Amino acid sequence: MLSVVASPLSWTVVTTGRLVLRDWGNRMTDRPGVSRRRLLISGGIVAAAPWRPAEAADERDTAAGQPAREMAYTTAAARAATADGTQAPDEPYLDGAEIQGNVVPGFMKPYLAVAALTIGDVARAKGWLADVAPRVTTLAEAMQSRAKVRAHRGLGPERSRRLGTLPPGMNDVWLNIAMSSGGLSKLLRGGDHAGDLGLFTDQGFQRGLAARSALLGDPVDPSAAGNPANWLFGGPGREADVLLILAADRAEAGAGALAELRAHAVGSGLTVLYEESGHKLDAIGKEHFGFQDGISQPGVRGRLHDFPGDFITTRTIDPSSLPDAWLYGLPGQYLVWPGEFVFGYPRSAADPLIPGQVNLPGPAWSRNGSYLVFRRLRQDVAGFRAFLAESAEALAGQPGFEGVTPEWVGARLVGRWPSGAPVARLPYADDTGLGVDRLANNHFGFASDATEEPLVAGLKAGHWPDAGADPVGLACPMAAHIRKVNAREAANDLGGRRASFSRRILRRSQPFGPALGELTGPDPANGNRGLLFTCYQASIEDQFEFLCNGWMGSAKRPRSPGGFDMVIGQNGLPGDRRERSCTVFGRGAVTATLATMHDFVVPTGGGYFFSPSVSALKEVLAG
Ligand code: N7H
Repeated sequence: MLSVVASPLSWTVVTTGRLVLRDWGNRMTDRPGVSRRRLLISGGIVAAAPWRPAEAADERDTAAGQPAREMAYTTAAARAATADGTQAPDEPYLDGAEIQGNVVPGFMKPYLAVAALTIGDVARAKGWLADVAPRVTTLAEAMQSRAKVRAHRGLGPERSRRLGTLPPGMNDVWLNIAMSSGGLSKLLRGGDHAGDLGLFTDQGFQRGLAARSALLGDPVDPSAAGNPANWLFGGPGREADVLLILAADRAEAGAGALAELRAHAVGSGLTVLYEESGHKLDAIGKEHFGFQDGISQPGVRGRLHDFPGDFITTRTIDPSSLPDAWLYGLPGQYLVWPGEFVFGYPRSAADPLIPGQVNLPGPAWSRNGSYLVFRRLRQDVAGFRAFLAESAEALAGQPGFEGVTPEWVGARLVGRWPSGAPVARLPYADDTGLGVDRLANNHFGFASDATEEPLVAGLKAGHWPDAGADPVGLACPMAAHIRKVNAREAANDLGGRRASFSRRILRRSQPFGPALGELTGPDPANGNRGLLFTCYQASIEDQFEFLCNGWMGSAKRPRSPGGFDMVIGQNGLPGDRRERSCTVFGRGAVTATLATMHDFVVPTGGGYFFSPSVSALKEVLAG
């Protein structure tokens, strides 16, 4: 065993043995079907007919943890049996006019701003909400625009030519609104739904982010920057009631709309606690540490309307050639039942092609809503770069690690190269072509080999090496960020593939602050740059919080030997015991351990919110 200590960021290198294991994922068989449903065409927007329970579910039972009745959602009315008699899964319709567009499909615009508000006079705040609710961008509206962008940029290697460009004339300005439990409490008080806040079963949401901060691993020392006492907003006594999310194709249009919204809110007695805008740092969508972000998202099962093949998540694998096709959207992108993210829809069940129980962990009007986690995460880019450089220098002298670079270390800590290319497919060097090829950049598993898949007509991925099974983490370490937060199909402490469905989140983040550029040494902005981290889910406790404290902040889970998520994970302990370490493999399966006391990501604000349906905003919460 070899141990080395380097300052200022302490780390050690430990060599041990070699391992090679192989594991196989399950295989499922199914075939596509065709569904029919009447469409509503209003105001030039094609939208699905509003969601209606086939049979009213007993929401009180559901909120109390009892199962909702079967079929309390609408699915395709008919499916055509295919030649061999098998059928596509019968997927639910998502209510395009009710679900806010940043939940599904996600705004994903170059400009994003957030504003955290507190309510003064409740009656005036309700009036303000009644004014702004009609401006909320819905799933149906966002889908239309996203489809145009996708058609313009393509999915495969051709994307590299169109990255960062927009279809001609595109100039959307989009708005979404969410409320904390404190905000809901104010808006519901004294009305017809006064007792409904208690029906939200999620304890994380009820108690709020500041109260749960220690559980997430944030520093408990009140003098530490990441302690809630020092947050810009969201700490004790500075919790937001309302969060506005505004996205735009062009920054000027976004900033103008934000100013107008702010003036209107302030004029209605609301106070702005915090406001910040973020923007894409480059055409590829890199975050401040220099890695492409936003690549791997769970595919949400479901339809908006029933044009054959028209799904919320684009299907790209040819089901006539590959029986597994109905498990995926893009290659490697598992489809997850919508009840994992949106209230009132079926969750996942043991068989990924069969809908589970309807998930409605709140009052009846919470249907089509979703929990929103917002965290302002400051990133110490200079500190992260220094750690990569020092680690690489020390490792490079060790057998099995000859020639490793800071970029190599970073790729092991994240699981992807800066371009987004997964180390599972390219273990030794980056290639931007793979990084931007959406038909290939997420096509890998950890337990089984992932070979080229037959794509539907008209789609073509680039030619890249296949990803081999990597059950031990020889290429993508167990502690790599992407492996800590998504076990994919590999065995883990929760069992097999199931965790890939019930622990997923819909990420909608955007960087804030200027890029550090090529600068080395101390950061002149003192780290005032980072990520406006935003994610949606149906349970804050079981999804976001679980990922933070169950996996990223655990040295042993989801699978050992691994270590902590070195990029984001915190270990929750005070003082010197905050050290985090992880294992990486060199050539010949030689291992080394990297360790640091340093938090590269520091929380500086945030909150837990609920993003209601459009009708709940207008009819339950507004005046
Ligand atoms: Fe993470 N990073 O730059 O290192 N993240 N993340 N994240 N993250 C991902 O697939 C990053 C954070 C997830 O399915 C990539 O988009 C940074 C939190 C999940 O393969 C990169 C911060 C949480 C995935 C980063 C940050 C997550 C993911 C790879 C904070 C949840 C998908 C590109 C400043 C609690 C994994 C991609 C999958 C991917 C980075 C925060 C979760 C590069 C800098 C707080 C689920």
